[in-house]
Amino acid sequence: MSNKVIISCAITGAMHTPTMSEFLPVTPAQIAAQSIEAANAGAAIIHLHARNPATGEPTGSPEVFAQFLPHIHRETDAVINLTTGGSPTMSVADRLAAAQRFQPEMCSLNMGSMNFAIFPAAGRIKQWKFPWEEGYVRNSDDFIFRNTFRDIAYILETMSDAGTKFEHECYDVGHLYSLAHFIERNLVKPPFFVQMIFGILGGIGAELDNLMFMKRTADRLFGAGNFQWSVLAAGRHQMPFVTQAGLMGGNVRVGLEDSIFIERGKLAESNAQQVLKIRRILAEMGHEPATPAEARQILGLKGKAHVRY
Ligand code: KMH
Ligand code: ZN
Repeated sequence: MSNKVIISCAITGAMHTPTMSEFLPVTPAQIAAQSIEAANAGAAIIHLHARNPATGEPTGSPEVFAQFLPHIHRETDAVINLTTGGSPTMSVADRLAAAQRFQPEMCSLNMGSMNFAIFPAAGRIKQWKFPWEEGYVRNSDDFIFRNTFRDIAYILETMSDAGTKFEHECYDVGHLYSLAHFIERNLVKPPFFVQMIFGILGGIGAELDNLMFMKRTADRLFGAGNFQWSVLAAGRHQMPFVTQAGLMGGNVRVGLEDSIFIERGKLAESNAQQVLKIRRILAEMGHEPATPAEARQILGLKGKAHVRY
């Protein structure tokens, strides 16, 4: 079995807000710099969201993505994976605008509607840097992260002409069955890439039993060895879960999108710091990071020359 592990790094996301960590990249310059640093640290795939440069508020605006995509594209060979999840407050059309415009090699695809809550974090913050943050965080107790079957089919069909491959985001076991449904409809073709997500409030909990359960269910639904899979976990669960994925021969995703920490109670000072940490852990198991070229080969990607940024 290949000892290569695809390390994805999710640079900024839409879950954490600037007050939660001074190290969270929000401006195009910060997003570009941290993406390049993470790629140089060993991340083969860079997963990207955009934020309003002045306030750090999540945005789906292609004009903001355009301020950092070309820079990252020029400076690294990493695969760029754009979000179609945006934030739970965006419409599906807004979420898709950048991926549609730039036709990246990869984009995310969220495999089901769900509650996606971050409001408990509000209790730990006394003073907010920006006016939008507190409402965004507290109102997440009333957010529905919309991903209907029709939304998913729309995204699959819209992006399939672009030759874009998907990181299928599965936050619970039911999402694996939804993916199986789209495979049956021939809207998802192998080799497909399943991102198993643990510890999001509204998704499956970050417990080892659940990782085994998700993997066993995916093997049963898709056929062991017929798909590429990766693991990410939120917050303090990040490193234990990606370590476990490494032990199981899976791929891994780190990044400040999913956790602002490097260890219990200590803020990560960059995305690259998390990439280097999981790289060290994987090295102890005899694993090496897949290069971007190896990741393209493993995932059947269209190549850097076929993107529009
Ligand atoms: N925030 C992660 C848990 C997306 O961007 O579409 C999953 C994610 C979804 O990255
Ligand atoms: Zn994301």
